[in-house]
Amino acid sequence: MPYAFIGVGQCGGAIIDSAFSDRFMFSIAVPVAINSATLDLETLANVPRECWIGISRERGFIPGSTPGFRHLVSGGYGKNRKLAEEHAITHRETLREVLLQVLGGEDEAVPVGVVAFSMGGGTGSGAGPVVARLLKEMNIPVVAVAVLPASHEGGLSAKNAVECLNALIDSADSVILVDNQKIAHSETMEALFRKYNSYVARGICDILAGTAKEGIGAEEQSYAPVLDLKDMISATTFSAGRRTLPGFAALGRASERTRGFLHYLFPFGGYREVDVVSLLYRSFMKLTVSGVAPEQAEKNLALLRVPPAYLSDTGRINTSMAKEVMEEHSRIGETHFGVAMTRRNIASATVLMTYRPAQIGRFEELERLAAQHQEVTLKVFEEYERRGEE
Ligand SMILES: Nc1nc2c(ncn2[C@@H]2O[C@H](COP(=O)(O)OP(=O)(O)OP(=O)(O)O)[C@@H](O)[C@H]2O)c(=O)[nH]1
Ligand SMILES: [Mg+2]
Repeated sequence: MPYAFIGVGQCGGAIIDSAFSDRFMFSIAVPVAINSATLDLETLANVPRECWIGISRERGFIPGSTPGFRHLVSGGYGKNRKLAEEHAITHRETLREVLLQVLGGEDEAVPVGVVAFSMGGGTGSGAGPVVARLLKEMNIPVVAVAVLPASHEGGLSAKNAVECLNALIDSADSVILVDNQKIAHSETMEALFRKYNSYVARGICDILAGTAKEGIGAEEQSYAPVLDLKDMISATTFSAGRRTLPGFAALGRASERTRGFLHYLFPFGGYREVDVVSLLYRSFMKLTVSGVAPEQAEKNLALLRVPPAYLSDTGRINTSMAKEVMEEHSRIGETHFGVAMTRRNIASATVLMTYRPAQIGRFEELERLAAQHQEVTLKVFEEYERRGEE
């Protein structure tokens, strides 16, 4: 069965919508958009109605095909995280049913669920972790793509984020962080959402395509290492005794064209030589979390995607150098490195750099802002210290 790529709330929906603008995604994943506001769902260009799930106050989770959907699913939660969480928990059973319906039945196991949502609002921040936990209970590994609010968004957003992070510790296997502080320099941050979403979506699509059997083109690969789902999970998870805790990963991606106009200048078949090391360094410069150092990552993952010609012997790319660079950027020398094929004339490097909560300065900042709004503390710090000692 294909992967499930679920967006909860406005931001989560926008991220999956961007991911499925690449039609190839439909061959490896099913999109699911969950929202409490039909108006938000109607803005989606690539996620069809049969993949919508509405949150109705009276009826709980309902499929997009439900008569009167528009009236049943309206209003949103207006940043009221607690209420969204409460409703999602109350209607968990309908969520399970409707989700299975959209994903195509109970028989086949979903290999991984990616759940995207913002942490600063109501719907995604409240219901996102509930969706993640439900998948986990169905024995589906869960990667959360969680969007941190920028500091200027204020105390309520920060408080929602802190509470959402607390809820995520037990609900997700890994967390990929997307920090809006990275685009906060702009006066109208909202104007950059589209571009930022597309950057994040491309990176996630690359990793999903690179770990999906259908996406790799493994038969054509002779020498290159291959990443699988287990690599993705172990690169972004910490073990503490018998338990595992989600790691917090920053995503980075850089790409370049592989064919120039001046074909004769290039080494083989019109393809340029790809400088993998510089691609990796460029991806480090564009990590999705503000204030983290790439060389301080606990562990990491890197995936290169190149056209098939580079996977042949003549087109060989230097994977051992790339692997070395990645090892230098892990404090414990753990890197998961792989190469996958793309049909586009583009070479890309996508990295996930995984951190512990104490290494992420933005968490402290959000905790401080949240405390100004209301007494609330971030449990992840204690949790990791305590469990680390077990
Ligand atoms: N990166 C990014 N951030 C977004 C986007 N849309 C909203 N946000 C951020 O997400 C937070 C608001 O959450 P939304 O996703 O709009 O809220 P929601 O989940 O629909 O919940 P409601 O409060 O019920 O509407 C704020 O921190 C915004 O800065 C987006 O498309 N991209
Ligand atoms: Mg909304």
